[in-house]
Amino acid sequence: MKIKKVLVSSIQEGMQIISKELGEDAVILSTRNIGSESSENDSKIEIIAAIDESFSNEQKVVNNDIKNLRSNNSNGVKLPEDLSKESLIYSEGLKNQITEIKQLLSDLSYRVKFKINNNQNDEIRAIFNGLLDAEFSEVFAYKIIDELSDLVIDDSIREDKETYLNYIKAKAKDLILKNIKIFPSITKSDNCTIISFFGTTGGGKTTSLIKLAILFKIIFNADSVILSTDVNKVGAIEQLQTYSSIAAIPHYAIFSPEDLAIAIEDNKSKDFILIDTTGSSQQDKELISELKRLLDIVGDHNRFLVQSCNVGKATFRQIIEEYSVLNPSGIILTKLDEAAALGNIIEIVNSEKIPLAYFTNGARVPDDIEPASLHYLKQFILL
Ligand SMILES: Nc1nc2c(ncn2[C@@H]2O[C@H](COP(=O)(O)OP(=O)(O)O)[C@@H](O)[C@H]2O)c(=O)[nH]1
Ligand SMILES: [Mg+2]
Repeated sequence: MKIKKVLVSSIQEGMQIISKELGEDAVILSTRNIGSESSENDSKIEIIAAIDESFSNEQKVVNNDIKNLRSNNSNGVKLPEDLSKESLIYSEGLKNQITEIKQLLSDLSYRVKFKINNNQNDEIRAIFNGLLDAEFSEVFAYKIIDELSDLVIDDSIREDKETYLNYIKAKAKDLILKNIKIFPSITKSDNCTIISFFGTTGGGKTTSLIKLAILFKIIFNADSVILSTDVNKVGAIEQLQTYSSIAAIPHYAIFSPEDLAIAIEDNKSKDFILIDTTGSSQQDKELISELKRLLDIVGDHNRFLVQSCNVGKATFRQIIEEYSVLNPSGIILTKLDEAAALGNIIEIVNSEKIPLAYFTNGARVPDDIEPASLHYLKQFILL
């Protein structure tokens, strides 16, 4: 850091001297008036300024790069004169790259540890390969193996290879699921319990809702009502009509937010109000905002994101991110019967920390639904 003190007659004069001697990036640390005993006209201003040379050098690099960009710009693309915005974007880009490099290094450290750790035996390697087969990412698998290698395991368990393998398999499953949260089980209470179901089209919202409505009736002898805001999809109302007439559970079509507010008020004496909604692509921000406005009318209630597990990792992550504006209280993970492995989904649920509420594992109504549990998930981690 370079510091400069100047005594000048005006701020302007001071700024000129400072920018000439310290450069444009200098910052003013303090200014004060120093009066003269002889006359007021002779009073001076003391300015202390400083420049952080390392920052200034970084800035020069950026500026040089911009200059190079200009001189190498042979393809005729016009670069704007004012590059201050561009340098900001450039440094933002640099920052992102540094973050990515940090992440890569952290991931790499797991790989290196795994490779150089001589304690890795055949059983641990088998688990590692099993994790990859179960569609966990390499990095996640390395982390689990790293934690597994740190476990203190009794010699009596290690003696028999099969006992040992089964033991570490069970431990690996515990480690994989240790951050997964489970939604508290829903029971009939003295008050009306309201649950909304939302998510992408075809994810299993309506079927899950009907399954739960019938189960609540069988288990709690509950009095429920179904409100459906999904009035535009062809066949949606008919689908509800069929099930609700078989199960003798009333259902109402909701055409506007006002309808919803009235229907909620009218049915407050029921044990459960179950709200079905129109499916929307996670990329349709407008539809999701509209849904948010609708559900906000309901106030505090259980909001379930219904999502099938037969989508890729990136899509599943995007769905959770985009639907997070609706504050899901839990996830209903559907179509487990169609999944061969769940590693990619488990990994995301692990990091996103939204509790799992129910699993559905088939199209049979109401049989194919289960309250979520870690025990149930374990069978999908085939190690
Ligand atoms: N295999 C299987 N099919 C399911 C499951 N849940 C729902 N479905 C089927 O998926 C399709 C779409 O379900 P639906 O509830 O209408 O989805 P929505 O658009 O989200 O309301 C229907 O044919 C359901 O029978 C499940 O857990 N397993
Ligand atoms: Mg539906």
